[in-house]
Amino acid sequence: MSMGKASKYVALIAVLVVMAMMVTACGGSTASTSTGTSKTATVKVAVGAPLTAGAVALGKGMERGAKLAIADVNASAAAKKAGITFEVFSGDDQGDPKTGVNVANQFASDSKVIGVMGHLNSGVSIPASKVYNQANLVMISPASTNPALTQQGLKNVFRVCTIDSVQGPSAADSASKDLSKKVAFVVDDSTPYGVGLADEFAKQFEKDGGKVAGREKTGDKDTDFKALVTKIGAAGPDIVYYGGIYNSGALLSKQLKEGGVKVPLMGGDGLYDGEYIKLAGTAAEGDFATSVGLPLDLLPKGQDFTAEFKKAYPGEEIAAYDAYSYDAATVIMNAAVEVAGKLGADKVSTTAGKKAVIDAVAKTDFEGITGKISFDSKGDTTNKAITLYTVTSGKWGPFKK
Ligand code: ABU
Repeated sequence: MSMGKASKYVALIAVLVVMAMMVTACGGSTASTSTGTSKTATVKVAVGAPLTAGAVALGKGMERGAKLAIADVNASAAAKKAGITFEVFSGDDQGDPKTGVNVANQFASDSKVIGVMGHLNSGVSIPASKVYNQANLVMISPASTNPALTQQGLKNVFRVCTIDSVQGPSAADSASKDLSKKVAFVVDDSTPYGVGLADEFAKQFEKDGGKVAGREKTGDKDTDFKALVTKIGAAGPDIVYYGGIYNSGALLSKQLKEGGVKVPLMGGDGLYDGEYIKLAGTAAEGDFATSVGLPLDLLPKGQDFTAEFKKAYPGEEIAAYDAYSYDAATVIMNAAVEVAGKLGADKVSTTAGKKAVIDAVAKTDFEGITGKISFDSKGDTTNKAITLYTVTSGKWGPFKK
């Protein structure tokens, strides 16, 4: 090598060393991938949920579950090896479709967001899912049970809860076979969730030989049901089925009993929260709600989750969707860790990276807190379990015949 060439070579090495030092000074470092090394990266898992209006008790549980999952994945050897760190980006959709789409657009325009854990309300998840589809963002709902969400043919959309065409018929079978109910009055709150669930219940209840003595609609923010109570009383049902969320459902239960209609109110997972009992008071005694999956204490990882939850959130109660949200967030992050290992952590938030996250989520097959998690070709969970709960002495517990 001539002296001229040698000095150019030394200069090149010096430039590379300075560049490497600059990267380190800017916070960059390297992590191993299947193709060599890459920069580390911090990316965001978005959480879309009702945090200040609507079903806040369930929405706050979604945020709690996601935060626990993020802490656990960040501490894992796999995430450290791949050089990827996750942080939460919460968006308050207030259970409202328009607000939900605004939140979805905020998530989609943040270049660090690599996936969305949400939303709660089917009426929010359905329009928001189209925004995420355009942005190549994976979306996993822990709680939206209306079948239409995954019937749109969007390959980025998944859910870890089962659907209302499973939940509604299961409730109807329980009402007619386990509770020997013969005459139902069916009410819905006019949301996609409430209407779909109530329809599914009514269809199966009649198939089981029961009679639907009346069918009425309310609004999801209604608080005064006195006229409806009179109508229900006149129809003489032995059970009232309500498709809707706990806020209004609890008031309906209370006003039914105050109006002399002393029959149980039954509903779906939207009722299954301690807030229902707080709002309905003693009227809630003997009411019923189905919810997705099995009770946590019957699941292999349920007790560990409960112990971790109690440590992280002393004095708080686990709501219906904390564990489902933990699982949904974990599925997104597991996929991102896998993509980081293949492409490099700094590539996960690129379009190619986000598309690879969607593909990896579709192949999920692992044992979560809520049971085995895998998806069918539409993005629905393969876990179809439903449990019937009832209120006894001021507490929800599994119904035992
Ligand atoms: N599945 C209960 C949450 C409400 C909804 O699906 O709209």
